[in-house]
Amino acid sequence: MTSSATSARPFDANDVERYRQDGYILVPDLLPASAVDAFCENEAAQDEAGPRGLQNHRDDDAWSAIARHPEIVTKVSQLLGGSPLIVQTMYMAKLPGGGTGVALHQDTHYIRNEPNTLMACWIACNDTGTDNGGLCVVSGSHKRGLMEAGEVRESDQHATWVNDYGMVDRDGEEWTETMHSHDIHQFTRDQVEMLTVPKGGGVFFSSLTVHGSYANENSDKPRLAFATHYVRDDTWVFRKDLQGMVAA
Ligand SMILES: O=C(O)CCC(=O)C(=O)O
Repeated sequence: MTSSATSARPFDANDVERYRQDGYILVPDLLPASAVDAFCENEAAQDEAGPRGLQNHRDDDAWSAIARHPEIVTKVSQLLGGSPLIVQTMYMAKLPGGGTGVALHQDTHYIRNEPNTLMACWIACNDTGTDNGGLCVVSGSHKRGLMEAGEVRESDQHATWVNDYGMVDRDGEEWTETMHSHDIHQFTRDQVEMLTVPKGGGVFFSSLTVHGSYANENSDKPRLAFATHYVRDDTWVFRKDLQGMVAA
C-alpha cells in the first residue's frame, strides 16, 4: 500500500450501513479538484474527440490515476470486503442542449458476473445535477434483485443501442449474447432520486442499484462524469471484452 493509500479516508460504520441500506452513497468531496482537472486536461489534449472505449485505464496514466485513486480504492475495498479488480472505465461527456443519458438499468444486466460483486464509483468532473443530466438512482432498489427490463421508453432522453458480445465461462465455454439498451419500466421519473454531485464528488453504487441519467437540458453546460466498475478479485466476469481485468 502506498503512503497516500494509507492516508485515504475510509468509510465509517454509518456510511457502510447507509450503502448497504440505500444501495449507494454520495461523497461530495471525494477527490480534489486538481485530480479531476488533470484528467480533463489529458482528455482535452486527445487528437480524437468522442468515446475512447472501456479499457483506457490499462495504458493511459490519467485514466489509471482516477480508477486507482486511493480515496476510491480504499472505500471500494471496504465495501467489497476484498481486493478490487478494475473491470472497465468510462468517460461520459454529455453535450449541452439535449445530449442523451442512459435509461434506468442495473449494471449486472450488462456485466454478468459470479459471484455478483460488481459495483461502481461514479465521479462528477464538473458540477452535475438535474439541470445538466446528472446521475439518478432508486434508493433501496438493490434489495429487489435483478428486475425485468423493457425497451427504452423515451428516446429523446436516453441512448439506444444493440450489440453482440462474446461470452466465456470459467471452463472456457464460449457463446454470443445480443444485448440492447433497456429501461426498467416499473419506475417513473418521479420515483427516481436526482443527485446533485459537485465537481470531484463521487457516488458509490452496487450493480443491482437501479440508476441512469436523463438528457442534458442545459443549453451551455456539459455533464462530465467518469465511472469505474470494479469486482472483488474472486469474481468471474462473463463478457470476453472485459477479460483483461487488472488490480486497482
Ligand atoms: O452517468 C450516466 O449517464 C450513467 C452512468 C452509469 O450508468 C454507470 O456509471 O453505470
